[in-house]
Amino acid sequence: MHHELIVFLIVALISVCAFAAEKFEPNYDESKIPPYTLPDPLTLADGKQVTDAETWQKVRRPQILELFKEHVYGRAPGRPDTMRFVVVEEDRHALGDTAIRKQVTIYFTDDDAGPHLDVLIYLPNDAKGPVPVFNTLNFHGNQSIIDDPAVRISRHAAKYERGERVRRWPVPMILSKGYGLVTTHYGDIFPDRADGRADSVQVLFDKPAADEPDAWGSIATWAWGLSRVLDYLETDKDIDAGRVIVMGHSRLGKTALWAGANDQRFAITISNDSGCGGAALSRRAIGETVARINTVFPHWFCTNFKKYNNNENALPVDQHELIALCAPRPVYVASAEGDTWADPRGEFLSAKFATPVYKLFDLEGLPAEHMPDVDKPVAGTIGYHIRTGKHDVTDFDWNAYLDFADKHLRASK
Ligand code: GTR
Repeated sequence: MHHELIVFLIVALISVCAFAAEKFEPNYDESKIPPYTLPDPLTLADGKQVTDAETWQKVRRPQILELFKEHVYGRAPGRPDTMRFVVVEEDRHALGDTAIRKQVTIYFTDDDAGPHLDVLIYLPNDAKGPVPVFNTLNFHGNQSIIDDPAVRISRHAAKYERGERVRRWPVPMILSKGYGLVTTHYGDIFPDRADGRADSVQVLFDKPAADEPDAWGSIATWAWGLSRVLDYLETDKDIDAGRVIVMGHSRLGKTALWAGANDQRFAITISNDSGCGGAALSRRAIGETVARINTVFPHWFCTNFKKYNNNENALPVDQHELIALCAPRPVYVASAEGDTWADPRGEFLSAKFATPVYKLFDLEGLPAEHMPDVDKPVAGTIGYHIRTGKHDVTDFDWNAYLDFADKHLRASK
């Protein structure tokens, strides 16, 4: 083919793609939501109803979990037998003698050069016994969450400054309430790019093969990483592994929900502004949609999820069932008024429609029929708030999470 013609075709292709990407006009009008019926978590395939907690746990929960693996997030492998933990650094008088700081590396094989997770831990240093902790992932590296020169720079986030995200990580407030903070850079698990797999922990496993339509996407991989961090926490005598709260923001809020849904060792699950593919109902298709998220972030979910682009009603699950998978363990869903892209109302409705599953356990679920006023958290076994402001994590959010954790874990210093 003639050289100019090839150049012309390439330019034409790029323009068509750019046009297609630009063309997405999010709907924000409730009256334009297509009609939908949510799948009922309590109806079995044969039409019978689940009416007791035991049938939920033994029969229905595994079925719904399986549907999410196959159609949404993808299947992940288990814990590698060769995993090992190295405490690289420990200071029991850190942060002006208010904290214990530990830096732990999780290796998956005996090869130090292979994929590994660098975990940063702060615990109150005046606790009487093992403490409850928040297990989190961060976007900008461990060094970004606090201005502490002893923190090792996360290797996939070296460009970010020390302490640049301190606003989102109120470590002194968390410690003063008797909780610890555990955080790992998400890029240690799966660098957040469409071609991130080659630099991810996925290279450790032959199965699932990457081309399988239900192989783990990056969200399932990040969630798997949170469970491997929990494996370490179970070995740390300063930490109460029975009171580990998994928490995340935005794409990492989707990740926290999937981690908490899968791994019943997590005592509480917290979703901060998680939106589409997180707490928001997919069928509402308001703000970010399944088609949009699968186009812009093709590596986040499994390939099967793309079948539901502009076809949400065909999904065998919806996101209220993701919250229900956590039952009877407490879940908190937070929205922000300015975060319409994440569909605050859809996040609220998921929490509300998970409630019938909690009722099987004689728990109240979400104690609200209608969306609460802005900045007025409601908390039963499911908690919810919508705060003023934009897509972010603020002290208001953290205060609500600490109150919710106190309510359910009765942390004592
Ligand atoms: C957006 C994406 C959201 C949310 C957010 C984030 O671009 O559309 O689903 O995950 O990124 O993670 O910051």
